Amino acid sequence: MLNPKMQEALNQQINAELFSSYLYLSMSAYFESQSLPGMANWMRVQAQEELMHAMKFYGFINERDGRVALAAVEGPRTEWSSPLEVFEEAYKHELKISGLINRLVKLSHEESDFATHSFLQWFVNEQVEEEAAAKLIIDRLRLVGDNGVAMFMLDNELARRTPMPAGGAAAEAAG
Ligand code: OFO
Repeated sequence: MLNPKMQEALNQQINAELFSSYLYLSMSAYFESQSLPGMANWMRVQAQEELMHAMKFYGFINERDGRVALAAVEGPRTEWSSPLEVFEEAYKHELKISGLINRLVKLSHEESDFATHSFLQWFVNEQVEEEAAAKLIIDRLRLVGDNGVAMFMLDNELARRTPMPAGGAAAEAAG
């Protein structure tokens, strides 16, 4: 059984994961508008993974005989000035999400809720990969600079990303 404080915090995390999904879908739409289908694909897959993260919390709350309470999801930004700006924002967003996960881990410890503590370990590891994947693409985009051919090649590489099976380990490599 979840205590009310933990339940409230886990419900807030569902909202954060749904916002992540919404944000990455918005980034995908931006890339579609820029004729960068590979980056659009990468972001669309990321949006699907975030939805899967939200559903993991949803399933866990129910499994612990808690009550899921959904709240409004904030609207995401829709315009950016460059692919680099998009991935920099994605990276910053993942750092923020890592902070939220760490807060949940801390709370589960304070509340002696060891089942939740154990459940959260998957997310702790996932965040390491999420941060690394976004950072790698930022580094590549900095190398690419204004080189159109290199940008075309990077976009082709990111087109290869496919969705992870539900419950799969973590975000795959950049391409
Ligand atoms: Fe759910 O990991 Fe990204 O935000």
